[in-house]
Amino acid sequence: MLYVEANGARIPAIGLGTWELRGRTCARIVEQALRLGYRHIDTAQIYENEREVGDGVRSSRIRRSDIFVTTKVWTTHFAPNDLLRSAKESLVRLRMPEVDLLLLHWPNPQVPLVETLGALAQAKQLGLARHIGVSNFTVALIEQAVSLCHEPLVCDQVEYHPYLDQTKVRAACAQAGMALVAYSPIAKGNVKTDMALARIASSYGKSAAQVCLRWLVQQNVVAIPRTSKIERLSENIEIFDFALGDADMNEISAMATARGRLTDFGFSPKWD
Ligand code: 1BO
Repeated sequence: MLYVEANGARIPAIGLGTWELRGRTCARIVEQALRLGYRHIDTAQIYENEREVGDGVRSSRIRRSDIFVTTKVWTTHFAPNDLLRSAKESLVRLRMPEVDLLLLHWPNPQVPLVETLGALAQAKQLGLARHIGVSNFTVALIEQAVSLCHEPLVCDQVEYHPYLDQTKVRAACAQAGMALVAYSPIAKGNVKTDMALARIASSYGKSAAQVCLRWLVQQNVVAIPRTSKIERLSENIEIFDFALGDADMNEISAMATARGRLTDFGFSPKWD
């Protein structure tokens, strides 16, 4: 496993995303992923699966200290006292004394960022989280957050895959020493039917999904593919035995389009 170092955190470069995984399927996938070598699990309060993620971690029998667990605070809990209460409730559901990374899930302009970040930093100081960070933050928001937070932010978790250009966010993260964590790294499965990716993939004896994940990791990006299929778990982690050449890296980077974003809501910020 490769790791991405960011402001004191050491984040396994491939993690398991659990958005939309629920109940026993979620617990089983988490357990199986850990048995197959995953060491990074991503959940969130809003996913309503923290309990099952915790169950999966315990059933795997892998030492908790060897696993990097991320959760996120939902935007309705960004007032300082709410944030701390919400983080503690997440830990109760996970049945863990701390998480490795606690994120603000989306920006919320209704609550002053300085107050929310103050509470997030306090969560770290209280030992509820080893590291803190943000998600779905734009360049301007990253810059604001970095200047307002008195604890280092270790990542911005955003949608990133070959069809979505994240050059600006990537540069802002690098400038701040933060990692970019990519959700939907295989574009919700769309890459699997892409002829150009299939051509590149076949030249390495790999799948299109593996090539996408490798393309991300070679940019020092952390990727958290989600799957509910046990057989896909191995595929998504078997990307450390080959390297994409520069021409292939550039060809994949050129696949981005203006309509590449797959996750967008009425409450999203104005994207870069
Ligand atoms: C609403 C959840 C988006 C990805 O974490």
